[in-house]
This record gives sequence, C-alpha cells and structure tokens, in this order.
Amino acid sequence: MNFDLLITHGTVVTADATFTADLAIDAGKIAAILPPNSSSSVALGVAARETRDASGCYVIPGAIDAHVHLNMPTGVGYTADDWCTGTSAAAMGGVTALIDFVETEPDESLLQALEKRLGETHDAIIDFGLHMTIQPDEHPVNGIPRRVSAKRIAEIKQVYDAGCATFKMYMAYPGFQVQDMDLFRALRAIAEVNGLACIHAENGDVIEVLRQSEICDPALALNHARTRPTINEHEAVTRAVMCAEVSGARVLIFHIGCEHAARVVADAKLRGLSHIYGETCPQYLVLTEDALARPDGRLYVCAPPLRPQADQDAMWRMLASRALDIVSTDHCPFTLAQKDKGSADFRQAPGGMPGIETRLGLLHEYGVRRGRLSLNDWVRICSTRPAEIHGMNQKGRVAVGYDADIVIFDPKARKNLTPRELHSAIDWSAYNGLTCTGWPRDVIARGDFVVRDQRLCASPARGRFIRRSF
Ligand code: DUC
Ligand code: ZN
Repeated sequence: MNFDLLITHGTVVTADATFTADLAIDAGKIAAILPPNSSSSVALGVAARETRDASGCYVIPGAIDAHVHLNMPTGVGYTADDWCTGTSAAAMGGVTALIDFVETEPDESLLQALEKRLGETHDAIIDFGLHMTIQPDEHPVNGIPRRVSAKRIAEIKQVYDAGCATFKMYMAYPGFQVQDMDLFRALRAIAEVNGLACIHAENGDVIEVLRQSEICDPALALNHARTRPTINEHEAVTRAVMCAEVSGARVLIFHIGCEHAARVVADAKLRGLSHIYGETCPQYLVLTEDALARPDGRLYVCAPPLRPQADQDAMWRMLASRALDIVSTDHCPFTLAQKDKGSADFRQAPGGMPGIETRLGLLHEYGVRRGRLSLNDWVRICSTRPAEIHGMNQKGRVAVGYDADIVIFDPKARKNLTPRELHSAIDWSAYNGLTCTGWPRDVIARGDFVVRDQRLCASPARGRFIRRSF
C-alpha cells in the first residue's frame, strides 16, 4: 500500500469520536484510517511519499466557514480582503473551505451574476462555494428596488443546478431587504428544489425609523445596539421561522446573537421542524456590546449588533445543546480608515467584523478549554455540520473517500491575536490582547499542504468552486 501522505501518531477527533490512528491520504482523498503505528510495521507494507508526525496534536477535518464577504462592494469601497488574502488568512486559521456570496444588479440574471462572481475568484487558495443573494430588482422607490420579480424567483432552479444551492435573503438593509411576500415566494421556490435559504433576520423597517429618531445620538456607537434591540431580532427570526414552517423550505438563520432569537430556533426543533437551523458567530461568543461603548466603538459595528454578557452565555449553551448548529464568521473586514468613516456618526461606519482566521482557535480557547464544548462539539460545529447543512458532500469528515481536508492542531501552541500575527489585509484585530492556547500547525487541503508549521505554503489559485447539492 503506497500512499501520498501518512499522518501518524495523532489523536483523531471527529464529531462523534476521539481515537488514535494513522491517516493515509492519496490523490487528494482520505484513503485509509489505519491502526496507530501500522505505518511503521514492515509486515503491513504501508509506505508513503511523505510521513508527517502528529504526536501531541489533534487531527481534525478542516474547518468550514460558511459565511464570509471577500472583495464585496460597499459604500466605503470593497471589503479589505480579496480572494487571495482572505483565503490565505482562512487557511492559516485551519479553514479548508468557505462560502462567499453572489450579489446581483437589477438588470442582470442570477446566472450572469454567478458567472461574473466566479470570474473574480481565481486567486482562491482553498475550495469555496457561493450563496446566491435574492434581492429586490423591481418597483424602485427613490431609486431603490423594493420587490423581487417573478422572473428572478423562476431562476432559482437554474442557479441550484449550477451548483449554487443556497440562497441568502435579507430582512433588513434598504436595497437588500425583501418584503415578507417576496421572502415567502422565494422560500416556496427554494423548497421545490430542496435548496437552503440563509436569512439575515432583523426587522429592517423598525431599524430604519429608529436610526433616524431622537434616541439616536450618532456620536455614540452603543446606539448601534440600541437601534437594533434584541426584540427586533427576535421578531424577525420568529417571522422567518413561520415562513419556513409554512413553505416547508430548509432555512438557516444567519448570525444569531441573542438568547430570545436562538430560543425560536430551539423551539422549532423541539416541535420537530428539523429543517430549521441556526448559526452564530465568534463575535457573539467572545465580545459583548461593551465594545461599542469604547472610544473606538465604531470598529465593532456589525449587524445584528453585539449583545450583553447574558446573551453571550446563552449562545454557548445553545451550541452545546445543539439548539444552534454552526459557527461561521460573517468575516466582513474593513481597514481602520474605512471604519473611521463612522468616527463622528456610527451610522456611517461600514458594518462588519473580521474573523476568518480566528474562529477555530477562539472556539478551542473559549469553548473547549473553558469547558463549554467538548472536542467533538468543536469539530461538529466548525466542520461537520457546516458541510452537511450547506451541501458540501465531500467535506467535513475524517472518513475514507472524503476530501483530504485535514488540520493538524497543536493544543499547546500559543497565538496572540494581534494584527501582526494575523493575515487578513486589515490593520487592526477585533481580538487584540487575547491569546489562544491551541492553534493549527499544518493545514492540508485536498491532500496538499497549504500551511506547514504555521507558514503558508499553498500554490496560488489552487482553490476550486464546490458545486453543492442536497
Ligand atoms: N452584517 C454585517 O455586519 N456585515 C455584513 C453583512 C451582515 O449581515
Ligand atoms: Zn454576512
């Protein structure tokens, strides 16, 4: 038995089990899971071009970040990471696949928008999928489209067949917000192809009024949270779940940050609605709204906003109990200069937090090491469930026949989360001052080392578009 690579003496951690084994990798796939030390047994005749010792390390399926915004046009220019810097930073943090977005102009078809977006992805160094955004394209009011056309909804099947099996809809943000009628029509079409809808659930109409109201002193970034109260998120998640239940569509509620909203998903599951899923993000697990009250509070503007400590505590409990399914980053990086547009008025600060490199380490530090998650929970939340929920059928598991996307994670390696030690193309870190004990040492993507001894070694442009289906 001759393999490309053997990973020996590691502790394999999957979503369900922890055991010692050697892994054999061949032609980009996991070829065999061997009893420990079988690679050194001459009698078994196991040989490989390279043997990598993983003693003292966890061998886990590569992390999957199912929610990032690379090279996204915004009011302050593009998000700071392009496909090269973003996927490089992701790989350094143990991510072997991610999912970004296609956004659409009113006058182009969804398939044209997909083609255009694919044309921007050549520099990706890890595999990636794309969510299709369903946004209004007709009946403009003050130049902003308000309705989603029937033509657009009719395209959902073609988009699914093109490997773009997940559809993002916003219930907030002028220009992106879809009205309930359109949300529901789109969900029915998504249900018909058995796709997945990913929903940004906040009540946009109420937010827009509050943002223009007397309670909103623009000099105080904490008002970002006050104008997006938890009950607003709770109401929108309730409405989204009702639409999911009535339409039968599979729905993932994106970036849940508060207990009441998470409970809506938990209750749906208790009622047997197994097609409703919940995502949270590291910023809701590690930071609180206190960050918005700091002099540099504008840096922490994201939506939904950061919440009080009690909500943060609830997010951890909801993950451990499986009420919430996955953690993605919503990586939406802006430089200090871009964020500074909000110095005098937080409403001008571009919304979004960086985090593409730090999720696996933060969940190990604040989840596993603090006793909130087991090692198996950690793998389930960061790798296995994201792959299942988003239709990456070859990824997310250490199992024979799956893509050889593997992280060799050193639980003793220390990492300071300073901008200097991270690789996103921004000049600040949302987690500055924090240290993780435990960090990816080696990252292997479809059998190739993309990170070796914490150094990037990927060939450029090796990432492929993942055609996803359910
Ligand atoms: N929220 C953000 O803060 N940024 C990007 C998109 C989103 O939903
Ligand atoms: Zn997002």
